[in-house]
Amino acid sequence: MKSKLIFTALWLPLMLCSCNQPEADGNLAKVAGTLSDTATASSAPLNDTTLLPIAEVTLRALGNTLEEIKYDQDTLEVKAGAHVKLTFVNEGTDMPMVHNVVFTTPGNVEPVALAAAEVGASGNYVPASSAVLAASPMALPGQTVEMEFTSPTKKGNYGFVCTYPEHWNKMHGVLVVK
Ligand SMILES: [Cu+2]
Repeated sequence: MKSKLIFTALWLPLMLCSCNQPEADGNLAKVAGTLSDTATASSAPLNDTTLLPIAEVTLRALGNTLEEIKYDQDTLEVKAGAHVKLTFVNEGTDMPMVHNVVFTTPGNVEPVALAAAEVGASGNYVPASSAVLAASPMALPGQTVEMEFTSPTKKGNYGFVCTYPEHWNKMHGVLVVK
């Protein structure tokens, strides 16, 4: 698996280069050679999910009081650079059990949550910050919302958190990017 990833990583820039500048090179033989190499290389990844892995994830919000509320998982795992399709189910039944899922850069769950409270309802509780990677819509009690985003290309432990006021301390977790 690892060698496959390295192979893809090495070939991608070469393929892009050969597409962008075939004529600027001026060396026809060299261009022809590059093109045929590219054709060989690009035929391989057709069924190769490492090129654009898709991660389908379901996360649930549980509980009906500020003491009870939590996500059903405290860790989510996805591959680096994956197309993530997240289904977020709010199983709460009472207001104000309004929840979202905001993904953050490593170590920024608390600052993002506190900034979100300042932004308030008019800003959908999502601060304009480079620490925010992606944010779901707010899910009202009983609602299911969906979101799609590309996971970071850099491996590491990222955060996710509900930014509805006073929920973050009970509702946060780690997005492990592998
Ligand atoms: Cu919440």
